[in-house]
Amino acid sequence: MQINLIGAAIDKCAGIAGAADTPQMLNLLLKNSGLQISQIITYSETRNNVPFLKDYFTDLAIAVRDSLVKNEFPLIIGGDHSCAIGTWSGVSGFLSENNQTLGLIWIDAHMDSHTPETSISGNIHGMPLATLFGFGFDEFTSIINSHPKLKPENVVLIGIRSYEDDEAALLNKLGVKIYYNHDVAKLGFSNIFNMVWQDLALKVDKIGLSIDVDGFDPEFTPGVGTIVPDGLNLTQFMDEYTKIDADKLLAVEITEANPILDKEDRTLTCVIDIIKATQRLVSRDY
Ligand SMILES: [Mn+2]
Repeated sequence: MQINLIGAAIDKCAGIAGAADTPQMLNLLLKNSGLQISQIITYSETRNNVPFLKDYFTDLAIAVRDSLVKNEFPLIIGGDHSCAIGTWSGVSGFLSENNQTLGLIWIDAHMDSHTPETSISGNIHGMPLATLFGFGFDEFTSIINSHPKLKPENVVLIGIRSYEDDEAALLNKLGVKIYYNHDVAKLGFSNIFNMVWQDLALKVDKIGLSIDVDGFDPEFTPGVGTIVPDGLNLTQFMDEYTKIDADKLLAVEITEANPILDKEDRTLTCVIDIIKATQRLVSRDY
């Protein structure tokens, strides 16, 4: 299968600028590698502007869905994590049109499960998961179709270590499985990831992966807007990721890398490693 790199150049839903530069920076670093982000969708309006963002996320969702319709594997490169609203609306829309179900693994330090009512900052990159469950701005929950894009029982968060009570309350009420960093320390990343993958593989038709690079330890990904210590070990993640069943994997997004805050391109190098591993996984099933 052909991989299709789609850039989501947006950082106006984050508290800090820079993440929007990642797609273009990666294209420079990927020069001569045979990999390029073919389509970069850029948000150039004001911060957290719901009407303009509705159009932006819709454009992204359509690009992702078109990619799946063409039987290409969409790999979305953020941008701040608000792009997940577009990415998974497109993926979920495609699957529901084909009567298939979506499971999602959400790698993150944060829960991204605020609603406009509970968010203090108002930054939409703190709301994408709640939005995909159908909570928050109607403009966003109605993209592609009016249904919730994710089912709580088919979503698992891994690496969580910074969140507000309102977010945990929403996810707990929905019954979403959360693996906190203390769970990872106790059970081991490998055990958790394999358990989660096998469980989802039995329950759903296709699995997606939403990676916020702040889920990893700052030792690996120092270039993020919201650094939280005690993160996931990138090497352990790559060990498991490179072994997964690519037939089940439908789409991946990598978000929140910030070139301005990066140190010696370490974070961008991590993004490139995940891109290359994804290409190897996806091209294996010819
Ligand atoms: Mn996030």
